[in-house]
Amino acid sequence: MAAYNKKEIIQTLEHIAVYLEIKGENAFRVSAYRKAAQALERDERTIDEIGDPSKLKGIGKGTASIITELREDGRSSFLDELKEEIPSGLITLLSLPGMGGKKIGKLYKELGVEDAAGLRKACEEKKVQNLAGFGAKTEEKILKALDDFGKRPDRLPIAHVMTAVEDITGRLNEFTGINRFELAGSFRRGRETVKDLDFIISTFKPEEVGSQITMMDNIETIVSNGETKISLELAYPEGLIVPVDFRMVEDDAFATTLHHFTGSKDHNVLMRQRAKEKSEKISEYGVESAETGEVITFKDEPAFFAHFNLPYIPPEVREGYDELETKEADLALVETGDIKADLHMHTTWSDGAQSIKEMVEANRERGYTHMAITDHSKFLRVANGLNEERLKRQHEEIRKLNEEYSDFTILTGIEMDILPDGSLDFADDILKETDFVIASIHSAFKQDEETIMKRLETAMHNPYVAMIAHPTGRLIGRRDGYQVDMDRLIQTAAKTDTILELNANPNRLDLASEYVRKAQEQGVKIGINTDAHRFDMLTHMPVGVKAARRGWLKKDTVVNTWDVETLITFLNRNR
Ligand code: DGT
Ligand code: CA
Ligand code: CA
Ligand code: ZN
Repeated sequence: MAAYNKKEIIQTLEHIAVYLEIKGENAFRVSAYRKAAQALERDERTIDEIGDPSKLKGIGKGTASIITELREDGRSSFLDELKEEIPSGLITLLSLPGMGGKKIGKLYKELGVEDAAGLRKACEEKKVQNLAGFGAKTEEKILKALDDFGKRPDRLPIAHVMTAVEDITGRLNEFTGINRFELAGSFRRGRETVKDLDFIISTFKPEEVGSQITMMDNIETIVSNGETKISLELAYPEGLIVPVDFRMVEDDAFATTLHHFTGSKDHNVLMRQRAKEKSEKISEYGVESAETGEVITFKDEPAFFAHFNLPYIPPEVREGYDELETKEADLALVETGDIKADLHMHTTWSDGAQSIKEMVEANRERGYTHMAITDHSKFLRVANGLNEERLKRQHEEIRKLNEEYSDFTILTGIEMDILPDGSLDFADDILKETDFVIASIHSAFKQDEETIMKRLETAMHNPYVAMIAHPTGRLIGRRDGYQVDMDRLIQTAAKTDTILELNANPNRLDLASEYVRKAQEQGVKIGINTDAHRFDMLTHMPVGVKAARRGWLKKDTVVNTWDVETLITFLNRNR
């Protein structure tokens, strides 16, 4: 196991606290781990810079040795022991909404509940409502949650299948007998959720390839196993099951098969109509002339589209609307290679895992020319948000660091909370000194639409606010976010020249593609940012770009493609 970063260590300490609660340990011991986690969170340094954790206030010798073990080995023998002692069925109960360590501990100790089935039985026998801190309503809620528990969702958010995609792609690259392969279907089109993954494989040895596929070590079910098509369910950590289709074709048919199974169905319908006008028929295997019966094949998709006098139509816009009628220039969509900067990310100064310097180096390595450091502001105490004094100190550090690079610019920034009462977390005199001011909502999600809109509008009308981050607060497959009047948001952004974010985190993709498309139509600029809290989240940029392409975004609409001078001119528009 690799060493843990600060964020992972903090999370593990919190896990230990929860496990101890389940075990029924006394409150002091439990809170020692929570306090240690908070002490680390509050400290601005990375875990290596901190050195000996027992020197920090709030961290005792025992906890310090656990931290050191996590830092060096990426595991804790103490946590491993706890896991042995606690029935594993109890751990799964933690994912039930409203269930924490204390409640589960009580169910375990007082009712002998050890898993979901036991909990259901206890609820049905009306034993749960008599426990202190529970009650009849809670019991009802638990029963409802248990009904949804373990049910497989119809569609998987892409954030959940990305590991599977990487895993399968890696394996196919190692397999023998494959000429080329590509992932088709809804994933290739950049949809937010997928029913299954569709791999198209060019091979002259389908048997050889097929036997390697059915030998994979994480197969849950072989749904079907034909000569040219294999359907599997693959198992991934945390009980995730991903359905996958593999289709094997000869290389001649690869382009048309890839096109067919990329879809969408509606796009395929449009293409077939187009073919009919030429007295031709499209199939997976090629294009057939109705008159001669001759079948032509293509070396790749661009050649296939060219046959119908069409420019290359990117998969992201193949939804069967107007993509065949669109001018070639409007199909020139933003690409990952156009991105010059990531403008929203966090460091150890708030709730990130890496130091400023580490983030800067990582961004430089990605080939960007500039970036912004945007930690949380003071309202967000759980994330150790920066107050005015710390923000100023951070800016000084960034300015100093900036002097070390002649070919790279670090913008100072802040992700400033818009408070529940609609006010902003910082006054203008602070914002004025900050290059890239992001405003976002992280609280009071249940407010009515008018109140939410007033909050967003206050921020957009502030002359120093450059961008609204993740404008709806949704988490794909988990929560809808707060009430936003999208037309009003886009109109105000246009009027105030405020950037709207397309947050590239695969759990967010916020704004969604349909709305960035509308925003672009109204002249609103879009920022695609990873909102990285760790190194690996910086790699989400292409996910955001794909979502942007689904929203037909062109390069110039996306502020991350601008050079730093153009961006700075824009940021100074009201100053
Ligand atoms: P999903 O539901 O997220 O898996 O979405 P897709 O688009 O990946 O759908 P899937 O896996 O059922 O099929 C992949 C593609 O194959 C689909 O986009 C278009 C094509 N396809 C599948 N079934 C049909 C069909 O009955 N008619 C046509 N025209 N195309 C089909
Ligand atoms: Ca699919
Ligand atoms: Ca499929
Ligand atoms: Zn953020």
